Amino acid sequence: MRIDIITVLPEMLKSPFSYSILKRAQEKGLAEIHLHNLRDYSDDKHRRVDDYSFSKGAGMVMAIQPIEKALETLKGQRNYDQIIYTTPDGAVFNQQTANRLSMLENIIILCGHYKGIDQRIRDHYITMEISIGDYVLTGGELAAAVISDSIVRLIPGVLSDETSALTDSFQDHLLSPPVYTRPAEYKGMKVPDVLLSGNDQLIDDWKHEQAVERTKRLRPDLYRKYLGE
Ligand code: 6GU
Repeated sequence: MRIDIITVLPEMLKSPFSYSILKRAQEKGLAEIHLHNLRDYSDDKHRRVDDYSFSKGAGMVMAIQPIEKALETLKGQRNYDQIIYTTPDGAVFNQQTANRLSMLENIIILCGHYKGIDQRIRDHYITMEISIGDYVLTGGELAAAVISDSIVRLIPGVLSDETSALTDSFQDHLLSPPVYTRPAEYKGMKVPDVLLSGNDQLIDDWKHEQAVERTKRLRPDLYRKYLGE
């Protein structure tokens, strides 16, 4: 899978993709992440990418020209399955959307900034608008990093069996059960007996019970989905 990210702050996005699982996914050739500096596509002699809004007092708006040029350049090189715009007024991102996006070949993520992008880009180019939650960030870069991270780890071969995405929280609308490691007792704090029993069936039943109890208590909204309501 290939992800092209268009941003005014490419430096800000280098580090999230340079470590651990995301780094290895790229080294193994399972994911390609390309960062594009929007300013490189500006025809302005000062490389400007924003301009005043026609709605007075509304703050700066990302102009149509550099974005159109960046998108047309990329679209001329390959076909894209989705052109995503990160914006607080987009659809709220979740695991189901991550699953769907992880099956695509090529996507573009355009990072929003200032008071947003010229609406004509949204009308004519953007195929999906995503928010990562009901709070406001200074720009779409962190959202693009979150979205890319959650997608790349789902690509087959990126995670090992032990870290398999199939057992993630949210895949079955349940939170994960608690986990423990050695020692079995530390300063009087004990690991639940069942986990030391060696009985796989009992352990699986306990994990499921714990997942259900945690979800019911901490996320009643998810619990209703789990029940199929
Ligand atoms: Cl995608 N962008 C910004 N600027 N703020 C956000 C967001 C995106 N998602 C949640 N808050």
